[in-house]
Amino acid sequence: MEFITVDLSEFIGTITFNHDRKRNALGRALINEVIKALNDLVYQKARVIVLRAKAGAKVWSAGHDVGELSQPGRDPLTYDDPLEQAIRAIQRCPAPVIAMVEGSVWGGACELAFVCDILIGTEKTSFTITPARLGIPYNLTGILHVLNTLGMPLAREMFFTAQPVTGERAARIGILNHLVPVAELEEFTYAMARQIVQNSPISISVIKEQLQILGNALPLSPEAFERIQALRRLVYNSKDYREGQKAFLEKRPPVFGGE
Ligand code: LCV
Repeated sequence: MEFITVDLSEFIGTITFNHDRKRNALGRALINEVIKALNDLVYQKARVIVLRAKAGAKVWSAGHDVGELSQPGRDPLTYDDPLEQAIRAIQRCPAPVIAMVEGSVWGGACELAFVCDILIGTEKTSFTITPARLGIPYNLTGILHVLNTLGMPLAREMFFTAQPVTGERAARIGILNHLVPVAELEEFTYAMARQIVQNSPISISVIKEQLQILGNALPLSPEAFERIQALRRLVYNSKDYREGQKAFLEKRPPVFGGE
């Protein structure tokens, strides 16, 4: 594996992001390795999987690889986008996935962490939701995942301001299951993993899927769905969408005109 490392010990799998050069950006190649690792670990009877960055990481993941976003006029976050595939792979994984979050988390990586079953962070953890900073319309399932994790007031704040939420606040409002000192993060996380390993894997996998089904059970009329798709087309056909990516690649603040 070029962009991650994988380990399995005593039924506990570990997937570690290992692409410091791009701050663990979620490009297609890295995502494909994560999905393969999830499948391999389940095949090898892992009963819980820890998803993490390397110890001491300042950035857990910088989010979707901006260089791989679609050209203007095409949906940037389609069903088959690698990031969406990774999110579904975590949700469908029969073993619980613990996000051990050391460092800052950006954009789609926030959603990837939010769909993990348990999140454990430190005072150096932060979450920044960035679509509005890049002129991206985000997508329906992604917004549902954020809404389910944050609730409406905080979801609005994070989407509209694109400002970081600190680990301390994330723990206080329930995004993080636990906030522990950096020095204790690994020990605390693997102690919880060992607790899960002692329980019935079949019971856990069935309860996980039931929670998944109930968590995503929101009725949506075909008309509402069509309206949402039309709204998203407005954004990814906009000049703002072009400007968001251009500014990122030119390493300058974007100047949005709202059209
Ligand atoms: C490609 C990158 C990235 C990156 N892609 O290091 O949620 S949505 O809808 O917005 C979705 C579309 C999404 O997830 O979009 C991506 C949202 N992510 C961000 O906005 C975070 C962008 N990255 C940063 O703000 C900084 O890189 C952080 C704060 C993460 C780390 O800052 P630091 O100073 O430590 P650099 O910025 O120097 O980045 C190191 C290298 O990684 C690349 C970046 O272009 C640079 O490459 P070069 O050395 O070739 O210039 N990189 C970082 N993030 N998301 N490439």
